[in-house]
Amino acid sequence: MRRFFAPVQLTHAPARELHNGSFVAYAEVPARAETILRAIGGAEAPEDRGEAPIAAVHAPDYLAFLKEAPARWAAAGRSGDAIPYTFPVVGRRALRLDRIDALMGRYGFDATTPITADTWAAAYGSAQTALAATHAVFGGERAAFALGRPPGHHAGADYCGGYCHLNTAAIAAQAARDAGHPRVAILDIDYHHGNGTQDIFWDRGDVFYASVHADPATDYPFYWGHADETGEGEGRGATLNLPLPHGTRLDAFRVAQSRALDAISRFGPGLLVVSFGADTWQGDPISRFSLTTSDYALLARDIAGAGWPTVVVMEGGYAVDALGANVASFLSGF
Ligand code: Q9C
Ligand code: ZN
Repeated sequence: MRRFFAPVQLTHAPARELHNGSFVAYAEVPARAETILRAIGGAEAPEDRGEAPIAAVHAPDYLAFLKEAPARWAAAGRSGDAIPYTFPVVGRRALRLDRIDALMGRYGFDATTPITADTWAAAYGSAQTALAATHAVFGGERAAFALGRPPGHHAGADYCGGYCHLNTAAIAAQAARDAGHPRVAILDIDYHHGNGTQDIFWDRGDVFYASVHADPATDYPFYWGHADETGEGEGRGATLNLPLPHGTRLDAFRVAQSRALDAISRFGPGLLVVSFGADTWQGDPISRFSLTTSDYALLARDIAGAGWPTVVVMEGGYAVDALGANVASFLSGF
């Protein structure tokens, strides 16, 4: 299975995040990628396919913000990483976006996702891995893996959050659409709901989004991922949310994933993008499901059994010592 990673992705290394009321060490560390690389025996550098496939998903003002925010933050006299701390409450009129402080809250939905001077380059590299894996599948590979780090599924068309800046799964899915696949599906099995991916395709009928995740009644990102969110307009019925409770083990997870795969089968995609997070592992420090390392091979086998050309993009997973084995187990299922 071909796999892709660009060394520049290691440069995004924020110091701290706001977590449950305190500043703590950032969980989405470069060592995550290093341990995965060791476990899977390295990866190819992706070709640079430029910004157009990223701009096919993300708003131009948001991309400009991501590039400029660190310099504007520094120009305001700040020494630490840029972190939003004030947010435009839903529905407010007459937003004034001239201050970096206001921009941070406009383009970020949480205080857990700092932007550093290296973030744009790292996120760009991460997006290129998703494109490389997608093109590998276009070229006839049965499945390919994008070691997307920073991850992507919490990033919307015009916002960042949840350690995510560019939505790698959405960029892969859109690239497949633009290459002529009429229907593309995304299966998101990260512990957290992929709110950004859902938002991007919310009112579209050409990209099906199915997610198995921790119930947003108890877990981040709270505002998205409830079972009654099913899409709107052309996208009505093309979003499927399957929230599960704390403590979920393989049996219940597998049943939910099968429901998602059945719905995707009815949709009939020509290509599948899997947003894979290993934060469903039993020892994950920020999550509360109970999957084991060997469970991931079984889950992947169920996905592979459906037979679609498949692009796997890396999302979360924060138990760094176990992460490599968990990812290797998942990929072995293909
Ligand atoms: N107190 C991914 O797995 N922290 N992002 C939540 C709740 C943010 C996870 C803190 C978790 C984001 C890609
Ligand atoms: Zn996650």
